[in-house]
Amino acid sequence: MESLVMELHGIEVVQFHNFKLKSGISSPMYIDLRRIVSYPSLLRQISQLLVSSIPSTTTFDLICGAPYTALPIATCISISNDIPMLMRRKEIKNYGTGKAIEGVYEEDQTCLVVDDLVTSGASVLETALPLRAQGLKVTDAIVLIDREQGGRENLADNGIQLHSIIKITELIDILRRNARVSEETERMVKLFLEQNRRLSLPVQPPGNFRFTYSERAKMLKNPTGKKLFEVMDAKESNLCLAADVSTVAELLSLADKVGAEICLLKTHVDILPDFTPDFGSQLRSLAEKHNFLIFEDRKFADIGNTVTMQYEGGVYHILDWADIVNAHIISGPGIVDGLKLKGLPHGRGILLLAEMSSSGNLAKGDYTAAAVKIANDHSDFVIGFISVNPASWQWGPVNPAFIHLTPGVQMVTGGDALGQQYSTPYSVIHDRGSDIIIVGRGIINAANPTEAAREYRLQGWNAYRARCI
Ligand code: S5P
Repeated sequence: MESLVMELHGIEVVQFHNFKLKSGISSPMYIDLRRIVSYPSLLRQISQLLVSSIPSTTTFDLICGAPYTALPIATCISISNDIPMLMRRKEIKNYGTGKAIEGVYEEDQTCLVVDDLVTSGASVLETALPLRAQGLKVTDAIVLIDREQGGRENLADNGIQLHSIIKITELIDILRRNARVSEETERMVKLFLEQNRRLSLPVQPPGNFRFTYSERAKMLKNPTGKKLFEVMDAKESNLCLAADVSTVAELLSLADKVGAEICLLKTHVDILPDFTPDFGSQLRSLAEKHNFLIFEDRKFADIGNTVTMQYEGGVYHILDWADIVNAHIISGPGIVDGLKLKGLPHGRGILLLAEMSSSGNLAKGDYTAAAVKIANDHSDFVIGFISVNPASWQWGPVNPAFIHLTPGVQMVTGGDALGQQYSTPYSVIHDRGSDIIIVGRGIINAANPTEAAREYRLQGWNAYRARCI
């Protein structure tokens, strides 16, 4: 170890001056492991050390180096130990395959992340999250240097155990022992570490945020889900209108006026007193004219057998005209089986209510987790969720193959007299990781609904653009 540290110092991988770090903090020490590509024997030595530091209890199928510095290290480990490697793209292309992860893998395989050094843990996580988004398991990371500034704890909070070869304080001690740094420098560095001991992870959107809607269109199995993402991309709209008006005539007229601004129109068909059997075909022709999809907010909640009849039959024949319906999971996964039986042969999709916008609702914690589990088990038919704050979901990153729709959206926060709670388009899309804003009264009650819809569309779209950067 001692000789390795001396060698790293000798080739100026470790330097002691004042440096401004990416975070803006001024550091008395800088470590630049990119230089090791110029020293093949050192690269080999580091790779071997990393491999030998992996505890025998840690099993994995693949390795992935965090771009860019760890790429040559991971490659070296891969070829000398015959472990298949994956590569994460830093920039995802909008053309070609548009993949975030390159290489061959299967869902549920375990991937070990390799990095050169850890400060806050952000770089390891930036690689781990897209791997997890592809269904891979990431439980461990190996690094050469742990700067002891919160990375270990931050990664543990995200379910990743960090293994490091050398801690920064050990490195300084070695250099000091060998008279490579002065007492003053040692004191400065240790003071700096003391003052910056637990750096928090930069607030950054998790999981699916970086993928574009068109990339995610390719990840969905269900044709309606795919189409929804494609329409969103083509129309630059992540706005769903909740068309809660009092008559069919009003609804059709509103749909025609705002059709160009929306990707989805949501109905509550059972509130329309003048419903006639041709409602579905009339609405579908407007959907075709303006290129939006139709979502009947039926909130099915019964047992599988009953919902098949409610979906297909009755007065409304929802299956005939609604691209998307939604369901509570209170009755268990049988409700999805029932709806799927009817819906899937028509290429329809459903959304599960994983969270709700109204105050005091019971859809949280384990209930939300159960909705995610059911969705994963039926990803051919379930296209996503009604959710409120998917970024806060605790059980791993949000799967980019599901669409999140959030109701309770207005330009200003607040609520109504009956428990509805409102958030702004920016907070819903940018901060909370949802994909589509559902807006009802914010548009319907506006003096000019078409202009209001346009404004909501622009706000929703700009929030999406801001999070993709
Ligand atoms: O949790 C929910 C789920 C839904 S689908 N909270 C909701 O408000 N909704 C629906 O979204 C609700 O039925 C209504 O159609 C729309 C919100 O309308 P707004 O007028 O409050 O924007």
